[in-house]
Amino acid sequence: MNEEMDQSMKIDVLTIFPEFFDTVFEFGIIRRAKLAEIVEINVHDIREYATDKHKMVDDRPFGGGDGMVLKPEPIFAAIENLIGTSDRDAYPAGTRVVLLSPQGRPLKQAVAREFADEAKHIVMICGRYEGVDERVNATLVTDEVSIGDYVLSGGEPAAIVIVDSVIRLLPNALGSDTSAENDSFERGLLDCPHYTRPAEFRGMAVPEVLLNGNHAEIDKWRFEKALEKTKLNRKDLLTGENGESER
Ligand code: 6GU
Repeated sequence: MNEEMDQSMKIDVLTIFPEFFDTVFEFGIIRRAKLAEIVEINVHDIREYATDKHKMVDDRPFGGGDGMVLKPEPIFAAIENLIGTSDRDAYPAGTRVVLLSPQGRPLKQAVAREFADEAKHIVMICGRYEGVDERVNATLVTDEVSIGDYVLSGGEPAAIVIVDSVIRLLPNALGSDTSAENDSFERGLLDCPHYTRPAEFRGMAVPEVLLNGNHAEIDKWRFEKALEKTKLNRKDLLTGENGESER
C-alpha cells in the first residue's frame, strides 16, 4: 500500500497486568476498527523484558518512601524492541510514547484529536500509582498524560480511555450513521438530551418539538438544551477557566 494512503494506526500497550486488557478492545467501535484494519492493538507484558533471573519489574524508591517504582531497564528494552531505538529524537515520524500518570497533562478532546490526526504509532506505558523511574520520562516519553484529577492504582484504565477516545476519531472508525462532529466537547458544549420510543413512558412524554419534524426548530431546541446542561454541569466550559474550554 502507498505509504501516503495508509491511515492505519498501531498501538502498543506496555503493562505489568496484560490480562487486564483481555477483552476490553473486543467490543463496539474499537472491535470494528480492528477488524477493518484501521487500528492494530498489541498488549505487552513488561515482565517479558525483564533481564534479571527473578524477572523484576519494580524496586524500592531511592530516598525511601512507600510503594515500589517501575524499573527503567525492562521499559527501555521494550521501547527498543517496539520502536527500534530508545533515542526519542530518532523515533520515526508519527511515533508517540505516552506515559499514563497523574502528573501528566490533562486528557482533553483536543489531545485525543491531536493523537488521531498526527500519530501513526502510539506506545502507551502504564505506570503504577507509586511511580515509574524518571529516566523513562526524561528520555523515552513524548507525552505524559493524565485522565483527570483523581488517583488510579495504575495507568491501565487510563490507557483504555485514551485508546477509545483516539480510535473513534480515526478516519472511517465511526459508521456513516454516526459522526464525531456532534460529540460533546467537539463544539465546546455537552450533548443535548436524547429520546427514543415510546413517545410516552410511565407518564413521561417526549418533548413535542422532537415529534413535529421541523428540523430548524429541533436544531434550535437541541442547542438550547446543550447550553442549559453545560451551564448546569460544566460552567467552566463556557467561561474558559481552568483551561477546560480547550478542545
Ligand atoms: Cl494516567 N494514572 C494514574 N495512576 N492515576 C491517574 C491517571 C493516570 N490519570 C488520573 N489518575
